[in-house]
Amino acid sequence: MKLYMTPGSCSTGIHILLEELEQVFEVYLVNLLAGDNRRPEYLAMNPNGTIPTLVTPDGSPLTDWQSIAWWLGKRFAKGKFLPGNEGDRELCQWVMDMAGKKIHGDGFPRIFVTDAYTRDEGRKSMIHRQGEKIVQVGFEEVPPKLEGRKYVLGEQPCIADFALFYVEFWADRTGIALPQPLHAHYQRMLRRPAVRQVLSEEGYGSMFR
Ligand SMILES: N[C@@H](CCC(=O)N[C@@H](CS)C(=O)NCC(=O)O)C(=O)O
Repeated sequence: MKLYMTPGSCSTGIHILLEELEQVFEVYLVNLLAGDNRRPEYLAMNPNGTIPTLVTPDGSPLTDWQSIAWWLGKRFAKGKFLPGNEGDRELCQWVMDMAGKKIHGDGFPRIFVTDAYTRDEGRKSMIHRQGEKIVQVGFEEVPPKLEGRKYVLGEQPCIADFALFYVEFWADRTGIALPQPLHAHYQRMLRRPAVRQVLSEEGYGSMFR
C-alpha cells in the first residue's frame, strides 16, 4: 500500500491506524504548502486534492479519511478496530463525523488558514475566534457520549479513536484546552507505541523527550 500524507495533518490518524494494524506500506510526502496536492499527477489519483490518499494493494486509490479507515478496519486484523454491533457503529460514525466534519472541517481551517476566509485584516481575528469556538463546542459534545469509557467504544480503540486523536493533537498544538475526559483520552492515545512511533517519524519526537 502507499500512503500519501502530510506530517501533523489529518493523515496522521491513518498513518497511526496502519501502524496499529501492523501493515507494511510506503509513505509519500505531500507538501501542501508547495501545492503538491494540486499537481496533475496527484489530482489524477485524488480529484479533491486532499490528503490522505491510500493506494490499496490492487492499485485503487481511496481518498476520504472515513472511507480509508472503514476499509482498513474491515480488511485487516480481523476487524479489531471496528464496532461490533449497530449501536457501536452509530457511535463510531458519530465521533468520526464530529471530529472530521465539525471540529476539523468547520473549526480548524478557520484557525489554520484564516486567510482563506477573508482578505479583510480586521475580520481575521474574529474568524480565528469563531474557529476556536466551533472546535471547543464540538469537543464539549463528545464526553457525554463516551460515558466514562477509556476509548470511544470501551477498553480498546476503534477507528473513531484515531479521528478523535488527530483533532486532540491539533488542539494541543494550538493551545485549545480539551475537556478533562478528552485530555485523558489524548494522554492515553499518546502512550500507545504506534502513536509515539508515528509522531516521532512525522517530526514530533520531542513531545516524548
Ligand atoms: N474530506 C477529506 C478532507 C481531508 C482534508 O481536509 N485534508 C486536508 C489536510 S488535514 C487537506 O488535504 N487540505 C488541502 C486542501 O484541501 O487543499 C477527507 O476526509 O479525507
